[in-house]
Amino acid sequence: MNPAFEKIVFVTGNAGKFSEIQAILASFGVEAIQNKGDYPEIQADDLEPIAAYSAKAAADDLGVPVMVDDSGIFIQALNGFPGPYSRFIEDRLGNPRVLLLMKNETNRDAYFKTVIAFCEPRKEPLTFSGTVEGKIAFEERGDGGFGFDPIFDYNGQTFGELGAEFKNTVSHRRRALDKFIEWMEKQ
Ligand code: ITT
Repeated sequence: MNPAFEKIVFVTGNAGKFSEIQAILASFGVEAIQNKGDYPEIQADDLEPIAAYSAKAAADDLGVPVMVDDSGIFIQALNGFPGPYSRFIEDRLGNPRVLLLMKNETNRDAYFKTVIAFCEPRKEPLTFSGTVEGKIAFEERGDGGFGFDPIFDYNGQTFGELGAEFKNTVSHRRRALDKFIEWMEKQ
């Protein structure tokens, strides 16, 4: 790995995201340093511009290269809801009420998406995305992971049941990070 990327500041207030990213990056010899700073988030229908905007704001403010992770769950029967509004829905409704919205839906298809944005001060941000497909379970199962993991069924078990170690091998976040790492290795 290029020495410029041996340490990277990851701006997030979400402990679950941080521990997943820290573990994945460590396996590539990169140390993630958490910055809990609260930077402005724009509203948009896609995650890419949201992540890019926050990364640029944080990099310009801190004066060091940073990465951010903007993620969401997109439920097909609900036309992609909550998508970029996932945080708001998790805070206001939580998993039990998302399950209620899905009570009479036979189409359970959903995907998680992560966009990692990386930005150096006074430069333009780069984005790397990853998705993983699964189904919305009928009840919460498992206490691993965080957020929507207990209701996201991946081949018969939820991410909550499968736990962080397995999740980190197939997740939306892992797939986005793989692209970011590939880019870093070329620098
Ligand atoms: P930061 O912006 O500080 O990084 P956040 O929690 O606000 O943290 P997001 O807006 O990206 O981050 O998160 C959207 C929501 O989706 C939030 O409620 C997360 O807990 C949830 N979420 C994100 N990634 C997830 C994952 O891998 N598994 C389950 N839920 C996830």
